[in-house]
Amino acid sequence: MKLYYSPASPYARKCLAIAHETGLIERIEVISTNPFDDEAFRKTNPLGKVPALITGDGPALFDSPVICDYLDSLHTGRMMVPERGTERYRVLRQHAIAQGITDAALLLRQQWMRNQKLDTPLPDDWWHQRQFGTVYAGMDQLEQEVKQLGDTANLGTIAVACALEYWDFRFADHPWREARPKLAAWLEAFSQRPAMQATRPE
Ligand SMILES: N[C@@H](CCC(=O)N[C@@H](CS)C(=O)NCC(=O)O)C(=O)O
Repeated sequence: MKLYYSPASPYARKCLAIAHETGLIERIEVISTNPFDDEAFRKTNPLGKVPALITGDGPALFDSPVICDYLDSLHTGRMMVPERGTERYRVLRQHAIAQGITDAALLLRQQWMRNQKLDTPLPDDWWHQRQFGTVYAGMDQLEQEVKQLGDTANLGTIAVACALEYWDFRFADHPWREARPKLAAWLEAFSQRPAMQATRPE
């Protein structure tokens, strides 16, 4: 399999961490691409976004939840999304919160890139406040539910850790830990996992 990724992408990192946790990483060749500067990549993913996975069996898969679902179908170990019941929806809900934080952070990042080109600072307007509000409200919710995260690696916990560390990576000047000490402690412990260490962007 070939995974198109960019080292800083939290969505791609989530797929790679899942591949590490499920023992599939050896079967994946990673191909680094800058989606913002690679029109040819649209032949693989017409949406121009990483990650995208070439499985060798049909067209490329894209959107990180689809890739993670595919990877989960390939191994015989513990499922990264429990098959049914309360556990399943707890994990999927955690993933949804993480994906929402990540989506808002990416919107802010892309707006920052645009403003860099225009040589203007990030404005403090309604739209920007809305995205920051989404990130912080998502983190607040996770702080309240931190006991439910637990110490098991699954799609939810991996996505949460990737979202929080992406925020650290790109928005270090907007710290979040002081107001959310339980979530900070959870991340400190979870980020020691080899799968998280092996995929951390530099
Ligand atoms: N919903 C997608 C989001 C993927 C995404 O937005 N990836 C970013 C990199 S972190 C990207 O490739 N952006 C390029 C673009 O938006 O044109 C997923 O979960 O995989």
